[in-house]
Amino acid sequence: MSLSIDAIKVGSEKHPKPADIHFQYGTAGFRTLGGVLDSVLFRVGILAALRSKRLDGRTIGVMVTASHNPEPDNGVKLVDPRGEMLEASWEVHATTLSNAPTTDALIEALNSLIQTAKIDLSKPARVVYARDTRPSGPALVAALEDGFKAIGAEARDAGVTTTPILHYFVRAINTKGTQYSYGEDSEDGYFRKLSDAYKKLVTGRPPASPLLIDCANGVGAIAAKKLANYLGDSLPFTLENTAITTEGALNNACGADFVKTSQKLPPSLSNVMKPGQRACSLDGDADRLIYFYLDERGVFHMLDGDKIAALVAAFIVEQVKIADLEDKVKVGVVQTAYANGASTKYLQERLPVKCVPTGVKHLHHAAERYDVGVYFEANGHGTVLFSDDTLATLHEHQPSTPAQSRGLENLISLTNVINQTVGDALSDMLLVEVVLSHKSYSGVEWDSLYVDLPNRLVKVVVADRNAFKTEDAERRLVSPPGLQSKIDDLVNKHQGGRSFVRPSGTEDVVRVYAEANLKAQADELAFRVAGLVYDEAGGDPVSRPKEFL
Ligand code: G16
Repeated sequence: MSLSIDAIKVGSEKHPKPADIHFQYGTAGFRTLGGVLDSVLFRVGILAALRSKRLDGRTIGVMVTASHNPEPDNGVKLVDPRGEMLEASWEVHATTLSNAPTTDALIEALNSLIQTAKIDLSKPARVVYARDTRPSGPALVAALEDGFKAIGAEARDAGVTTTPILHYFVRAINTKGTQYSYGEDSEDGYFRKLSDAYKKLVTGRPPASPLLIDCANGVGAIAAKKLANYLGDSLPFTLENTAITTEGALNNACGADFVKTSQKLPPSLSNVMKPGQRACSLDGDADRLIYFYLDERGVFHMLDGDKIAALVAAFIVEQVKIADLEDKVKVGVVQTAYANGASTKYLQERLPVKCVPTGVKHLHHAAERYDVGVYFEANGHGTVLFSDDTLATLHEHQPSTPAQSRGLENLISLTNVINQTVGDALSDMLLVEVVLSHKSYSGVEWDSLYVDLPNRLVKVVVADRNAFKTEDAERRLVSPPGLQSKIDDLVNKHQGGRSFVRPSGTEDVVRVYAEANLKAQADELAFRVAGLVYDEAGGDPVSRPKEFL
């Protein structure tokens, strides 16, 4: 069986590649201005179908989103059968296909992929796809559907939903009717799974005080509203920043990325939040979560992905101990270089901790090596993975006391409240609420697990971010040559200093992170390193940002 060349030709002519753009499958798929992605979506449709054929017709997910990016951006990423990110070797195929300059070149690239990846075209192709609320979404989905049609894929439209729900669907579809069944492959199945587990975990606990959820004016607003119906009064919450149809509102001065980067309360919440109240922000596609609270004096305190990891890991370790499973179930944590030094120290004193490059795919794979792998990026993207062996252990274990039995039941419910396919803001929110409830913690007690080192994150716009290459889990630069030793010199001049530079995989910028013992020192270090990066990358002196030192 061969490709239906005519159908692909017709589709490809309808979705021509812009001549002057080089596309790249980055940290989380393709991501750039929504208006230039038409050809990419058509080709991703074909690629997803080929990936499915390669995997014997197992369902592949396609999510159209640019997550935390501003509204004019959009993107697309593929989801592998267990709900995890696309296998790295296929990211290269995605980049190659997206850059084929003409229809003929595209067909040649497809044939070459079919041969090298040994794809049997007679196998079925099954995909499930969804989009977030971005205005550019419908047109991009139409291009994607043209790709599915051109190759004859069986495609299921999951509509407008969150990225983690799409990941859940993929795993649920592929495990349906097997011993590994992940749940019903519907939104109802997802919400029921999470909310039933949450309710079990908080049974008998005092009622939670109301939570405020900043929905980033994105698709999380729709999902959170649905979740409320399933939770009833087991978790009272109010939704803010739910303007999903207001132009330009998405992720604008709100949402998880805004809170984490600016370390501030979204201005839209300043009149809504009260001292002592806890709140959380989702990002544009609800795969990231950042908590925060106002103390009694009304001062803002952020509880980021590192704080979530510390809270959750300690709770799981405690439940494992209560269930008398310490010998059989080992918990480990995975972080990236962005993890606050204080969080790494806190965790390393208690558990094995690994540092990997940015990107959920790296964290996810590292976490799979533990019995229970807790992974969170500082930006609030993360989850907890329970290995198949651990799941079997939990289901086979015979507790010998009522306390052990409760610990075991809690662990089993945790495996259900957690979306183990990918970081999921709503599932993570329920997880955090469970732990806060069990520990009787307010934001203050949670925050005091450790004190964050002051830190600063800065973006630098450069001509070519690909000139920046890193090693040692992105903690050191190998290119441009000589820049790392200049950074080292600066770091040594700041007490408790640490800084690293890496190219973003989702935005056309280089990111600079710095921390130090004092806030002023962390800011200074970040802006000095940003200045170095800007000058080194040949930035125009006239447009050099004035805060760079
Ligand atoms: C994506 C990835 C995250 C990553 C973030 C920023 O998040 O899934 O793992 O931390 O991009 O990546 P970078 O620093 O390379 O731009 P999201 O929420 O935007 O999908």
